Amino acid sequence: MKNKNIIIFTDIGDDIDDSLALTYLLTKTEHEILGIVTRGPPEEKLKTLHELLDVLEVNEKPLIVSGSESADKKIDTSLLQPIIDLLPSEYEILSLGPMTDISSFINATTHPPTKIYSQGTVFSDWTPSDACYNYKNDMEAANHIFNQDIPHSWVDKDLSYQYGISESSFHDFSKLWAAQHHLYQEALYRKERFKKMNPSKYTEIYKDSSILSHPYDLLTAIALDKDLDAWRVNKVDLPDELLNVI
Ligand SMILES: [Ca+2]
Repeated sequence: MKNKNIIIFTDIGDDIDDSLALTYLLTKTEHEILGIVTRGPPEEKLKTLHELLDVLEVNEKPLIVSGSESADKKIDTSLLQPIIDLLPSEYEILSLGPMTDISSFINATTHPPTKIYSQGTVFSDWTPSDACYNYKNDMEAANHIFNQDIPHSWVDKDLSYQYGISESSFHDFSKLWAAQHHLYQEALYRKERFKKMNPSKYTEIYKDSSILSHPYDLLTAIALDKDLDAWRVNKVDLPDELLNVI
């Protein structure tokens, strides 16, 4: 399969999922990562990202840009220019967080991506659902992106619920485990919080108590790697692909 040029928009640092997705792309694929745009408090996000890249021994780091802090604190688009200046004829966007910065990016360049991969639920009329955090966090940005004439594949939340990452799976990413143990602690905390907030849904999606989290972002990265269209991401069984990773 052809190696791709990718720009990644991530809210790394809140959930271990983004780190898993980046680890997968950087260690299991040969794609060219042109740039990574972080979302949220700059210091904390950049620290987590650089820590991950160091642990994975990424010698030539991609361009890294600190993006918006929230939906109403948009990025100064001149910060995206170094990535825009690098754009090859074909590139794809991987969205692992809220879509504010992708919307700004698309406005800032005359050269749109050949495809976008994101995580969420999309209705048959091509509108994003506000039931998904990454869309809901900035619906204006999500709607803007879905209104563009850009091919788009998404990984539905319900698909992610079919797969669980267990504690032992985290151990398999041993380097990541050692370096970002705080994200493992966060996964534990989120699981417990979910249990208190929504006990019936908790029982449904954490059927097996060894499951620690659900790999939304990792699945989205796999979808990009494998060139899966939305219908395939949602309907073809991904277990083999996933089992090869975790
Ligand atoms: Ca994320």
